[in-house]
Amino acid sequence: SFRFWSSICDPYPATMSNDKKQQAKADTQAFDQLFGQLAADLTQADLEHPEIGDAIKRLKEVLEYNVPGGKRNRGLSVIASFRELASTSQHTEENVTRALVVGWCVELLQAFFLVADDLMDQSTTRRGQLCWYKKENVGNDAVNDSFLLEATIYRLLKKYCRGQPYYLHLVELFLQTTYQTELGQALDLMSAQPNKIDLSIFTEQRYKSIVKYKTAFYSFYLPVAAAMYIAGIESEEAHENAKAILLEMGEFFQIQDDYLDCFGDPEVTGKIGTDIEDNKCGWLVVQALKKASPEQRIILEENYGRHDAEQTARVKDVYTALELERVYHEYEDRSYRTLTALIKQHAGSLPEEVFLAFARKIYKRQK
Ligand code: GPP
Ligand code: MG
Ligand code: MG
Ligand code: MG
Repeated sequence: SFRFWSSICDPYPATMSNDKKQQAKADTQAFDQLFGQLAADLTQADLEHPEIGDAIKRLKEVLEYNVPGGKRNRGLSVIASFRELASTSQHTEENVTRALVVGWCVELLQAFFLVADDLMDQSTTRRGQLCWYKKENVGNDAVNDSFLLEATIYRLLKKYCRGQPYYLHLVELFLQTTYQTELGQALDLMSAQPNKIDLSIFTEQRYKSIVKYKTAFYSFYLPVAAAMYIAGIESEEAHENAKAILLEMGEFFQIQDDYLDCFGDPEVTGKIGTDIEDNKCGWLVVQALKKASPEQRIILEENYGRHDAEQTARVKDVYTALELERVYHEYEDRSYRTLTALIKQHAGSLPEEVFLAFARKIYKRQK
């Protein structure tokens, strides 16, 4: 099993040809380099504008603080998937650039969500720095900054993809995905009201709905679906097949996120967890409620969702007593097997590598 895990953890595994490794490295470099160009596209012309110049300067700051600096898994998977899906004749410089730009659009969508999410979750740090709304003189103005980030997606799509046969598909995909994510966030927030602590609503079913909508669509289906459209793959069947696999991956990814919220190292994850304090319907509390004795359940009821360090520690003690770390690692192994079976079942006409590459990046992650 060591070989099995190490092979899926290495982003450039032994089974990957040298050409592909070189390609992935070059794409990552091109992707990172492109950000400066896009930030300039979005701001340069209007920085000195007599009316909106000051707002554009603000946008520039918002972009630079909130968009780079993440793992870039979502953004990079657009170009990686495009390389797998498109025929060699489609690999023109223009198409590759468009796939890289759309990758940054996914990262911009993520930045839009995270700026708003940190305000809603009252978090402190993100990607190893202070959350944007926590910065001096930002506060609730971060709401508008998140809207600005959203608007940049459509400005870039227009600039780079207007006139392409898939332009409308991409615009609709980003809009639809935003709506789905906002529904998920609504479910997440309404299951976590600070004045209504009722652990009986934390069911596995509720949990699955929350994470499918708030995370899986935008983090997993969106980047691959975008690459499919750029490569000219429009068939509903192909998209439904990809979705079946990618939503499953997304559920696992959010379970990891919830696990890391409590058991991850903030030095590595770059963020300090808030799920217990925020009364969130997270994976750990759902598992804890399944295993807890009546006494342990009372401890959870009396201490969950309180903004108090000692009470939060009591909840963590119950998680430890219930061996949730072990439960998580067992789940992780099972989930990987379920996923590989699902890939075999649903990949259909799509190359399995599109999904396997994504899976390699997330299983056994520490951040
Ligand atoms: C992750 O939840 C979900 C999102 C970031 C989507 C937010 C959606 C909006 C419409 C704003 P999380 O709060 O567990 O993420 P993290 O742990 O990174 O704060
Ligand atoms: Mg959050
Ligand atoms: Mg949240
Ligand atoms: Mg989280």
